[in-house]
Amino acid sequence: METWLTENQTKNMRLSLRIKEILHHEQTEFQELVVVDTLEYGRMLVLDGAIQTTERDEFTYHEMIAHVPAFAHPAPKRVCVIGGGDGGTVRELLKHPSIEEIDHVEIDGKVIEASRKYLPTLSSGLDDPRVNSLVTDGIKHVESVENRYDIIIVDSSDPVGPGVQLFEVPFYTNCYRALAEGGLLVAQTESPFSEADLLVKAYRNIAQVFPQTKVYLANVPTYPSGLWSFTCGSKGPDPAKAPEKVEFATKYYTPEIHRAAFTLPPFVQELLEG
Ligand code: SPD
Repeated sequence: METWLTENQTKNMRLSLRIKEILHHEQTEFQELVVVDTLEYGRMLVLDGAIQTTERDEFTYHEMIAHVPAFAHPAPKRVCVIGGGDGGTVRELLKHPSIEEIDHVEIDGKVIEASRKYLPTLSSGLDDPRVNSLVTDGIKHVESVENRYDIIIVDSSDPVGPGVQLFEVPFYTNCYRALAEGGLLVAQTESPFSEADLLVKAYRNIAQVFPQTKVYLANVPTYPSGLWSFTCGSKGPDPAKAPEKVEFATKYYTPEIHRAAFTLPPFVQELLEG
């Protein structure tokens, strides 16, 4: 008998993956947490029915959410990652020698535990001495910090329930205050196809707070529509500024892709301007 896991990606669209095995299933204090082994995309983390990451395509998302701000900033030292309990974003940030400290703020410690156990290729960096693991609410964390980080990355799940606040002006205002001079905020901002309203809302809210705001795109095959957006608010550096070359191995990110990712198709540009 075949077993399939289906994500309702929109009201009218579903994505199903055939699974070999359910590795983990629990209701945490915050959400339903599932890890399955799929035939097509390897192991996959699913929270409240929404695919968060898979072993096969995670590199596109994690490289683009991490390396774009880390290379746009001239010499980042202190970084805060909000969410990202699987560890993929932290793993990529650790490739930057200038980064001395990463505050990894994840509200649900069970996501970290499950990722350590079932997704070691993503979570491998979580024990690095440069990483401070804070199992707490990222929204409250940025309220309590001032002038500290060179980069804040919001590697959140979709904005439902308390996560809605991660797309609101008060949160972005606190991020602005928590960033040092010349700091950058990057947030995952959903799909311009299936969640265009959320992208537009995040873009406009970030633009209310930061002097410079830019959107960039990447392909994440298992996310709704496969085309994903990130929005960057900057206190100074141009987020589209890419390095001459990259000294470590990547599978998606290159300086050329960094620059090109900010060239938006007209339909996305129109959404943002509309
Ligand atoms: N629709 C799912 C969006 C999830 C974005 N964040 C995933 C976390 C991966 N580190």
